[in-house]
Amino acid sequence: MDISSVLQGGYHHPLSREWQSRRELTKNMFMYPIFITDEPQAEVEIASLPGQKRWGIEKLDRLLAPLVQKGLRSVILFGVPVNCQKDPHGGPADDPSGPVIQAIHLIRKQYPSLYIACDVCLCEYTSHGHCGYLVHNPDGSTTIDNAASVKRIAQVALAYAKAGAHCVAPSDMMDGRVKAIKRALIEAGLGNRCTLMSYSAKFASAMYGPFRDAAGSTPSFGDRKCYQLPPGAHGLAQRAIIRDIAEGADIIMVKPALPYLDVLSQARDRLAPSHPLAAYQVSGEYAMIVAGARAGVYDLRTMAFESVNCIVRAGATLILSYFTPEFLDWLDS
Ligand code: PB1
Repeated sequence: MDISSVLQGGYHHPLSREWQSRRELTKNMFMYPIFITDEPQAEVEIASLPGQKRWGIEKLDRLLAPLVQKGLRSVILFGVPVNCQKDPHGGPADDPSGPVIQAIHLIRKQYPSLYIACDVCLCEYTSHGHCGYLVHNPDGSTTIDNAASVKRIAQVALAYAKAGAHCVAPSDMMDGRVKAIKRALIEAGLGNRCTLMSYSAKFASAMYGPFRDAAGSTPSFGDRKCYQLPPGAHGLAQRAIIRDIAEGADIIMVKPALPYLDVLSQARDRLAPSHPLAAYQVSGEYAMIVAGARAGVYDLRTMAFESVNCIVRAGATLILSYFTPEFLDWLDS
């Protein structure tokens, strides 16, 4: 056999196999998405997201204390108000007594080491369930009012930053919202303290269903194809990443993760080589992996590792994943 044909010697021993990964999976790479509702005592299972719950503010300790103990470093908060009066403009989104702002205060006080990111969007708070303001056109069509949406999104992001969030993450996909948020942070003297993580390459994926169940954020009509990227889009993803960097994004996200690893690796290699890259393993990806394990297709832990190792290999610096609690255990064993 020709010498250059022999590879197996390089990874025969478990330790030499570890050396084959360019970067190792660590706990600080995981950001845990959590759903905060406005019923203080709530601890409600989410059927379509096995193992995940909607948490009331008074139950947050029950969720966070053991996870912080195990090494949880960051969370991203999603407000899921069930008692508020939703309106066409997402009025409750920045309610000072709302679940997100209340959770920021509590976490800053109780878990000072925990990094708090806040998703910024209107869909959980609008009566129509879209991520921005709608305009009803003379021809009978209904479209997004981008300018008004951007103004509102920046307002909500600033409210979270003022409440103490370390990071604001606009998932709305409105054009120009990154610039508007960055300007608002700078004018408020928070531009040098609050991270802006942009969902830059966010696709109109079929894999958001369980999240929408959890957050009650399914659009009441139509879909999000006019403001989330077409799944086949390549150039648009590049342009969105380049645009958001120019508008001041500090972290660039690709979402969902698995079906878009090509975009992630292109962001790492070419488009955003000097930015931390986030990848969001979305609810549908998580539910799919759990369902496959329950169906006996594979071992859950093995598949979960395989699903995040490819995200790291493609260039992610941080991974938003509902498997975060499990990885805090798995990475210890
Ligand atoms: O886990 C997930 O599926 C995330 C869903 C995501 C949250 N940022 C959104 C996708 C959607 O419902 O269109 C919410 C949009 N603001």
